[in-house]
Amino acid sequence: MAIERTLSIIKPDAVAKNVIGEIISRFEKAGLKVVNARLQQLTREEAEGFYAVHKERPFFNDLVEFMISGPVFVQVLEGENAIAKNRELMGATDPKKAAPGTIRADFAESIDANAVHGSDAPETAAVEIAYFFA
Ligand code: IDP
Repeated sequence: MAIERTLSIIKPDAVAKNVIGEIISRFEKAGLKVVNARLQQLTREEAEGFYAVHKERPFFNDLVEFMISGPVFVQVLEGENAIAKNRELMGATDPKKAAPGTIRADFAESIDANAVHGSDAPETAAVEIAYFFA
């Protein structure tokens, strides 16, 4: 299996809840290594740029407002199959549909305040890692 890198963001709701450590612990227990990380307050421009792919979606403005509502913890995770493994640990976008024991099932409030972001494919992982850790 390939060693991959993926971008993970612990979103403002989870940072505010004081569960950064609990979330990182899940990654580490699953064999993912934190190889770069930073707590950061995103600017509106940075949040809009990061989610540019969703610019035409009805929830875009709310998503940007949420992402700048407090600091986020951005990190690069490395390990075997890191992209899919991270997505599996995160659970479905809507916490109501997320499998029990996943990060979103345990820590997310709603589909917009859903605790974590994770790259969804090798191409997006490369772009997203470069966006924050050039
Ligand atoms: P993902 O984060 O699970 O990859 P995406 O479909 O890429 O999900 O959506 C990006 C983010 O946009 C989600 O994590 C969530 O915060 C927000 N979002 C997605 N769909 C909705 C929606 O229907 N209403 C409100 N926010 C949404």
